[in-house]
Amino acid sequence: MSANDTVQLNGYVGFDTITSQINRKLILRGFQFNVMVVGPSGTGKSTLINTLFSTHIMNSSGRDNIDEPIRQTTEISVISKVIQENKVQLRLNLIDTPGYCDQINNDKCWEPIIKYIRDQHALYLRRELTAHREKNIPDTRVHCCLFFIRPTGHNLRPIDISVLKRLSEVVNVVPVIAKSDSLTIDERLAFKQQIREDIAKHGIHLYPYDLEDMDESERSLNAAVRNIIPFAVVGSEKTVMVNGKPTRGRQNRWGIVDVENENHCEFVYLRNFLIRTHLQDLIEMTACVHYERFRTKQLLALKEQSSSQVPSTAGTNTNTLTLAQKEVTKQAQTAA
Ligand SMILES: Nc1nc2c(ncn2[C@@H]2O[C@H](COP(=O)(O)OP(=O)(O)OP(=O)(O)O)[C@@H](O)[C@H]2O)c(=O)[nH]1
Ligand SMILES: [Mg+2]
Repeated sequence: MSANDTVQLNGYVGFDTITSQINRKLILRGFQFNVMVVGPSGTGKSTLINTLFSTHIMNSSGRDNIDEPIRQTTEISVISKVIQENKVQLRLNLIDTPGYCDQINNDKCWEPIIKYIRDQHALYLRRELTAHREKNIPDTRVHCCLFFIRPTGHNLRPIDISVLKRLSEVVNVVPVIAKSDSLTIDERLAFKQQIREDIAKHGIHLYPYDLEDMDESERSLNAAVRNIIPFAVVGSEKTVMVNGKPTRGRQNRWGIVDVENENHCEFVYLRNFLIRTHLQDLIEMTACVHYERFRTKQLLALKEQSSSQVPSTAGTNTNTLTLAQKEVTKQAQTAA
């Protein structure tokens, strides 16, 4: 369409209300956001989720009393909650994973995590392939994976590199330096730089991504985020008093770490990025980058398989669809 096709209106038609019509529909439907946490045991995964959403959602493994047993996350579990802010409803799926390298033999310790992510893609594709496709397919695809790095100050371990590499091929990965209150300012700077170099050296392609149709402002926002990654965070569910005001922080013998203070840690940057600037983009990129890649691969494999089959085995359309759905499950399992 050229500029010549644009005509002047002689009166108000009202199609400019389409944005508020969409808005109303979206608000009615609500939003789904699925976040996974991955990292060694006890690095503060549950605490950070609770700090991010400002409510107690996940049980922490820490102890309040010395005689309490240590609780540890031992299997992948999904916690579903609905939170509401003004009129906007956010349905959260929080996927907790056990410390991925806690065993003596950590060979392929990432497999259950990758399998979980692929299974959600397969589930979605199966529902898309049904003859009577639902208008709103329930979305359990993982939109964001928070990857926790221990605050060691050393290089990333080979196991971290392996896991990061595999994860970034199937999901939007956001690395965070856990418990960064244990690092000095200089150590934190050097560690962040070291991690960025390791990530670049091993060709790990992390979120956020610049796509061709993005404008300059989106690109510069992404560039600013890349300059902060990995986010050096501190989590806490406790309220402490800072200058007479209640705030979330960690009270130590020598002072208070104020979680929301930008001079103390980068929690606020992480929250802004995940929730206030990139929430929609995380959901969109999951669909158009990761799921799309999975879908294309699966459907091409199906096509190849069906073309090598004898025509009489194809059956009716419905049968073909059922077969296709079964095949998607089978192939996703073999890929994992
Ligand atoms: N110093 C410090 N301690 C933290 C921080 N975040 C969490 N903790 C403490 O670390 C302990 C473990 O925290 P969790 O959030 O349960 O750790 P997790 O990674 O979920 O543990 P698993 O589920 O067993 O893998 C608790 O005692 C927390 O209070 C932090 O940023 N700094
Ligand atoms: Mg936990």
